Amino acid sequence: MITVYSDKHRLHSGRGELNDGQIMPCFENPNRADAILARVKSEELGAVIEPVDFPIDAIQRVHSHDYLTFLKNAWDEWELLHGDIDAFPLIWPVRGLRQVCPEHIDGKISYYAMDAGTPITSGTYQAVKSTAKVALTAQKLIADGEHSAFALCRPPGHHASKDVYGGYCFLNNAAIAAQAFIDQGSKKVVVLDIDYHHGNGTQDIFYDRDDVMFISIHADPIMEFPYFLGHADEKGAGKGMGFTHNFPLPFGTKNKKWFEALKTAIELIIDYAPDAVVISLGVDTFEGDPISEFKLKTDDYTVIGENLAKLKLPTLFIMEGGYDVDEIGINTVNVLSGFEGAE
Ligand code: SP5
Ligand code: ZN
Repeated sequence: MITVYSDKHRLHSGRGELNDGQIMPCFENPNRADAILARVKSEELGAVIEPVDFPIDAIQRVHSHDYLTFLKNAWDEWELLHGDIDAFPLIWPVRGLRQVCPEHIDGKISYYAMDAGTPITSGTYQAVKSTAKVALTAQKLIADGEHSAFALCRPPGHHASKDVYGGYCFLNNAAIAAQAFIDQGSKKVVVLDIDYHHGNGTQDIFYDRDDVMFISIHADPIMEFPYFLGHADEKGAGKGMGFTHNFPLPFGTKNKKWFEALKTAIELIIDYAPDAVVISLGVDTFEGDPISEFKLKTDDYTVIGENLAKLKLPTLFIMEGGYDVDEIGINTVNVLSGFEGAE
């Protein structure tokens, strides 16, 4: 399997995030991608290639012009006022407040942010543009005939919606890739999100559509981030009704219950019969993950890959979360080699 990777992920390296009431070192840091790349190489998964350039159009198919302009300028506007300090929001436009975008950077960042865990730094925009291109390059490999490809994206994307960033995500790499399949003529695409957290951004982007089915297996939002989306009764809207499927699971979930949900997800995909599958691949379901409460083991990841291969569909893996840096490479590459071994 070919891996697409760019060193530019390093340009996004936050100094801290608000967690448990304190500013702590970022869980989402460059060591994650370095560890995955090292394992891709040591396991000889396949060639590692650089992303090619894409015009901004493919990103604009998913994200609004105003939001992209904000991301492009946010650091410069922030640094001018506050100096070389990671940029964070301070207030959110909650119930009872108006959804009107302010002009002051402190207001704008609060308008577009979803949480206080996602710093904007000097290199963030460069890094996220690059990682979207990583996803698009891997998508093109499949469009050009590869059966599968791995987009080693960092930062991740699935919490980002059309015009909101957060949950360590800025551009929704999986949604951008799924939309690219549609724009190139695919009639039906599935995004299957197996990150520990619900992919609220991806769900929101495709919620009223029947050409991109979104399926997510994740920690129940009554107990876990992102808290405000991902319940089982969210099934889509309008012509998208019936094309969103959520499998919220409790803290402590082990392989048996997790694989039951995967089996149902796979049956849904078979019934839908898409032209391609995009996997939002998070390995923060791992028992050793520092911020998560599922209990999957290293060998389970191989079985995930084997199960996904049974679909016999063109499959694009997009990297999302996973914060146990010592094991992230092993678990991620287990999914990919499990997939290849079962082909
Ligand atoms: C892509 C992705 O996986 N994003 C996840 C964002 C989660 N951010 C909130 C983390 C809060 C963790 N709190 C854990 C406390 C453990 N003591
Ligand atoms: Zn996650």
